[in-house]
Amino acid sequence: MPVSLCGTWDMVSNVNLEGYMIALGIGLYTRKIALKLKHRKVIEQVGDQYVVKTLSTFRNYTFSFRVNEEFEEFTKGLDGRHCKSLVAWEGNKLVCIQKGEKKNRFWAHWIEDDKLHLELHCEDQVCKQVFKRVI
Ligand code: ECB
Repeated sequence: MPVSLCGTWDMVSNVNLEGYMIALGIGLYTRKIALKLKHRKVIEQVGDQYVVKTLSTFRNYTFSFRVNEEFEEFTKGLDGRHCKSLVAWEGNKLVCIQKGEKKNRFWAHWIEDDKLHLELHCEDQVCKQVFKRVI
């Protein structure tokens, strides 16, 4: 059983969010604001249902899913697209494939050195974020 991702996590590093946002077609003004944010990630699990909240002073993004069950994702407040998303464990990584208009779109979460790691992929861009545990 992979180690639990649940908890409250605060961003400590954020590499190439700019490239990821450009790949998603986010406008210059929004990118400038988004680059300054420190995200908080809150991950909760009830049974096989996960809730992942990305919180910031500018916008929040919350979604919930069951592992291995495809669902409709609407990235409201991010790039505002609809995806058919599927989250599955790949070894110790929780991976979400986001099928839609954008090629090679997916993210992966895992724990390493007591930190929560996140890679966000879109087209040829990768944003790497690391979070430290708060609670
Ligand atoms: C929600 C906080 C960020 C708000 C930024 C606002 C506008 C920028 C628009 C698009 C940028 C795309 C992504 C921002 C980076 C991270 C936000 C959450 C990315 C994500 O999908 O995280 C997954 C994995 O934790 C859960 O949805």
